[in-house]
Amino acid sequence: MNLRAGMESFFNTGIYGITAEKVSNGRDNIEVVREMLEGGIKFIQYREKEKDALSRYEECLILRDMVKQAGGVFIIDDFIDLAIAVNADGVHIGQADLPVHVVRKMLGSDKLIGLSTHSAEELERANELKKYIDYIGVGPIHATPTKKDAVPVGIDYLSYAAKNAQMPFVAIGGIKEHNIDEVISAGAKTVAVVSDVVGAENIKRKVEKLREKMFSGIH
Ligand code: 3NM
Repeated sequence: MNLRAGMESFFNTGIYGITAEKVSNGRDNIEVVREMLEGGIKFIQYREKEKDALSRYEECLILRDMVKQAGGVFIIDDFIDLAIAVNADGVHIGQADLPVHVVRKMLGSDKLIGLSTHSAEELERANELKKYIDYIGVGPIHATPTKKDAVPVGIDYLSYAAKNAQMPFVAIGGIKEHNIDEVISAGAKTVAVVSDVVGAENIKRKVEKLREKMFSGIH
């Protein structure tokens, strides 16, 4: 199956998983991703800014195979070279990374590209560039210690994205079990929950609970 054309079947499984070893209570990224997959997450982003390149590479080789075996999609945050080196399914990049048409050229036509957006202007620009991009991030909805420098955009921008995004989007930033209902009501069909999942005592159970909420909200 063409990955880009079939992306929504992975994306629409409700919860988008992101690694964050800092808040994982001592569990490594491998253990965390294993539990995320057991909970039913199909879209995994490797986000690891602290380790050296060799450690990231070795970890991603393992994770890529685990995710593939579970029938999921494995994306790497920021490091385009790493994504190419381990033949990941794609990359997630920010506004200050290389332009999306350049990243598309580097990755080839069949890999996924996600782009973070934080305002209506950035979303409109992403719409203009949609032939290069597969999905956008919309956030941070709330302030979050996971990304301290990011200014919260609130539910208003999420509602705007739900009406105006010309591609799938994932809501992110400060979203937890206790406040996920409001993002579902605002139109999010895919939600990235980082610290509340990675830091959960039972990650699998947490993911299952969040996915139940997503699907009772959608249907
Ligand atoms: N990107 P938590 S917010 C990695 O808005 C990331 O682009 C964001 O973590 C963005 O679920 C964020 O722990 C951190 O708040 C989300």
